[in-house]
Amino acid sequence: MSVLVEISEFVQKGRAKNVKECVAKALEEGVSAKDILNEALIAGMMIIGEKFKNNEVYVPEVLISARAMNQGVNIIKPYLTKEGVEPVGKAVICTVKGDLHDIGKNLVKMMLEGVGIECVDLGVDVSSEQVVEAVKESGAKIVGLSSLLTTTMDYQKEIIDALSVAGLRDKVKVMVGGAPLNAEFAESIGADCYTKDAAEAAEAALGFFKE
Ligand code: B12
Repeated sequence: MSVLVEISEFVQKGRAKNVKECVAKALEEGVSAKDILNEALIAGMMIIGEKFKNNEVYVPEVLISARAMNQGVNIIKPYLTKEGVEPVGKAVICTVKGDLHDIGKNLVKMMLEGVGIECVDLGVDVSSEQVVEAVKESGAKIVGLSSLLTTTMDYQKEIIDALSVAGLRDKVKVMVGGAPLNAEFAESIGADCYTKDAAEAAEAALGFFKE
């Protein structure tokens, strides 16, 4: 069994200690941190997601898997985020109101920080007022919004509208993401950008700062 499959299986079983050991082994074997993230840690979490959907596993198992995945992420973090990168600017990032999913949002934050973007992380269940306030206070040039529920994705538009009402819309680039979203949806709500994963989000964000 390849080490990536092994990691994915330990994530699914929620075995944090084994995940950590195997991630360290994979790094020693020269597997890239990006492959460990996408092909093992996130891949394992996706399988758990499918089982959750089919009622084969329940909330506690999902949380235990998420914890195991996060322990693996912590080990590869230094390899994904380059040391000593120049600060390029600020972003406000959050999971929107009504939504408590933060695994993807945290990965996006980690990758943004990795390319030198300072993140003001507002956490989960965040209102449009909180976002507007944070943009005013921080002077951030990027707003990153995450939604994992179909019932919360429309709230991203409310946040974009609130930024317009506050006179901030043309001062920030709004990036949106989360499993139920796509580029068409992003366009329909007036966002500037959608990306399917955290690595692409970091690239796109850097692009905005270079504009
Ligand atoms: C983990 C999880 C949970 C955990 C959350 C733990 C946590 N701290 O986040 C717990 C168990 C708490 C949970 C609860 C619930 N969940 Co849940 N959950 C999931 C699960 C299995 C995985 C999500 C995840 O973390 N994926 C891994 C990460 C890495 O992927 P990601 O979030 O998509 O992020 C990537 C990209 O989307 C992108 N990205 C993400 N955010 C952003 C932001 C920006 C700006 C950008 C550019 C990119 C970007 O980059 C990320 C990294 O590459 C999904 C299934 C799935 N396949 O998505 C269900 C899922 C999202 N949950 C679901 C449901 C229904 C619920 C509950 C309502 C269940 C219940 N009955 O209580 C509650 C809702 C709680 C709430 N109010 O939010 C449904 C949603 C269905 C729908 N159509 O809306 C899903 C799809 C499962 C299913 N198929 O039924 N859940």
